[in-house]
Amino acid sequence: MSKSSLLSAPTPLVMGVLNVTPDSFSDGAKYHHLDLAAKRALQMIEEGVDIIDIGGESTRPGASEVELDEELKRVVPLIEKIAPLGVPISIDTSKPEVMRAAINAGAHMVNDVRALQENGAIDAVAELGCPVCLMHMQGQPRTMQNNPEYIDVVEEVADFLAKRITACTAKGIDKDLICVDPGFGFGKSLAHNLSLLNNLSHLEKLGVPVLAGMSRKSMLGQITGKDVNERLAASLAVALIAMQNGAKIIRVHDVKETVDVRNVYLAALSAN
Ligand code: 7PJ
Repeated sequence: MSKSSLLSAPTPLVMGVLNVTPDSFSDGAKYHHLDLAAKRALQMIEEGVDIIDIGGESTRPGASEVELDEELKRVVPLIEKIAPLGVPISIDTSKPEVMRAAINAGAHMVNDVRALQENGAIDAVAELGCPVCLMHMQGQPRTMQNNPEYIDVVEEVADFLAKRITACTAKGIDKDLICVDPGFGFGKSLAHNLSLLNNLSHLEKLGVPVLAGMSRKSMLGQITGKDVNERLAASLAVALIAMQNGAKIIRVHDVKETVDVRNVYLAALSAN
């Protein structure tokens, strides 16, 4: 698939999360982790994934930042290994150097939880000419869940994303290559997340596809009382709500099950 056609493929697309395990062991262990990740990529392809999202920086609440070299070491060899399989790959990063290295290694799209606000990030994507996801976050991962505050979360998120779209197009990024994401769990309380989910269609006025990522997140733990590994049903429920509210890309851990949900959604949609 060409880089520019990624966001115009039939939707909703299922984006599968491929985590790169932090690795301070021997070369043998590194190879092992790379191999395991590549195996999971193959499995996701068999399960019908549309995009594989590879990230080497943990942006979970409380996570600290990762050095450039470490991030490159985590993601570049994996992208080189998976790219020949032909599946579109997105790189979950905020660093322009990682964006360039990842796209050069065979990734197709940039997924930035900081919406290209780091120095040089807009220029990197403009030069690379690749699709990009701009996500909203209040604060920084280490502290963002301490006390998130909004007057009107939906309006504020939409305003921020509109400004980032303008900043990107002003620097030469084609609007057709942009998608946006309200950033569930990124500096948001449960009530904020639910408002965004319920009003997700409000973001359609931005004129670009909307991506939603709620898979296994703590908002689902707060609702169900379930541990992270027991949030499959809750993850599928919010994936379907997001699709019904207009999301065009759903970012998930559980690809096989979400593909079924998507196919049921599309089948119902196409009925008389
Ligand atoms: C998201 C992401 C998300 C986008 C992560 C996790 C945390 N990128 N990267 N949207 N979340 N675009 O998966 O729990 O929601 S990392």
